[in-house]
Amino acid sequence: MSEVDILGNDLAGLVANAATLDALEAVRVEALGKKGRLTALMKEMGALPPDQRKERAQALNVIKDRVTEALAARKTELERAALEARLATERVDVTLPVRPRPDGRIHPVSQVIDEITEIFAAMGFTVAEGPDIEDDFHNFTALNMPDDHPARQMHDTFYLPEKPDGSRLLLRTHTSPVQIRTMQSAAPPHRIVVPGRTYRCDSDMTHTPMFHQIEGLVIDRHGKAHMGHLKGVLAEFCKAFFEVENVTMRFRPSYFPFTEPSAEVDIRCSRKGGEIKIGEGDDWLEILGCGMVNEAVLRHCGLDPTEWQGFAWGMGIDRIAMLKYGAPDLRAFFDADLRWLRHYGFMPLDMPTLGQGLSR
Ligand code: 2U9
Repeated sequence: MSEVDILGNDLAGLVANAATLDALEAVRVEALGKKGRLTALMKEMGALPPDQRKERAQALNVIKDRVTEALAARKTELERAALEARLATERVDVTLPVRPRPDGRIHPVSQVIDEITEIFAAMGFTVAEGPDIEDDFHNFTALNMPDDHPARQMHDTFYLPEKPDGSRLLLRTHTSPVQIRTMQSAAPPHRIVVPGRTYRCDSDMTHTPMFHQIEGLVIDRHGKAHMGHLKGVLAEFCKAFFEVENVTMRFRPSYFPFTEPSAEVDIRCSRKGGEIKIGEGDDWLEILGCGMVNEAVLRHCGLDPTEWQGFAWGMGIDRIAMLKYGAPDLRAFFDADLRWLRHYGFMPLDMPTLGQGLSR
């Protein structure tokens, strides 16, 4: 056997025995690389006499073609084997049960905000929001609470450190500054509801320093936003929110600086064994405060009270949420205790969304 045939057989054996794609690449380099064994023989051909050179060239080309083909065939074989091995190990068992996944809950406060805004959205209201940190004007002055108003005192309101000009920002004590900002930035008519966090220096069984309110405001031309409209809107809200056909409401005269006249609204309920039922019984439950927007407030926002009038209301969301969903202790609302949240929270898919209407 010639030297060339021996090399051909040797290389064919190495290709056949290469067990991995890396080993096969090493064989290719050993045979055909720059310093490969076949390459070396080809280079040596130049030194042969011309009559032997042609014969040697033909023999070497035959071997080169054989080795090249063998390398390609072995490569295909190894790649297929690798794919089959992957398919065998990475098989998906679609009959396995899904892995347990920690699922969140909607906080009762968020749930109640969604329910309330959905009801007012159906009556043509939009949702407005604003900053938790406010200035004196938007939180007090514009709402007809002058400099000596008791709510402004340090022990009622959280103030930020004084600025060089002597003014102090504060944590809003109600969501009403948002209505002021709305009236300042857009022309009437307005029909908005404003949910959000509010803050007061207060902490006991029924008060937390941070709490939630939702307020509403309607401003329109004279005769188009009067006390009758206020009653109608609130009656519609109570029916939808407490899911009862008939709610008896009582408007008790009251006082708020930002409304005149002002009223507190109670609804009929029964209290048996600590359980409150709405729409029956001979007891009353206070649910919100309301009134006609004070003319002084309209003037602070640049509106002429001889042309425009409006009504507003406000209620505490946390207390309403406790009432509707039977959570006994207000402070537990903000403890971030997961066991509490799993018990009183709502599954996301149960959440009503705007546009689904009132039927759930
Ligand atoms: C503007 C004009 C008037 C909002 C109103 C109430 C009555 C009210 C309380 C309910 C329980 C606050 O959370 S609570 O303590 N609120 O009784 N709120 S009228 O009146 C406004 C608001 C903005 C421009």
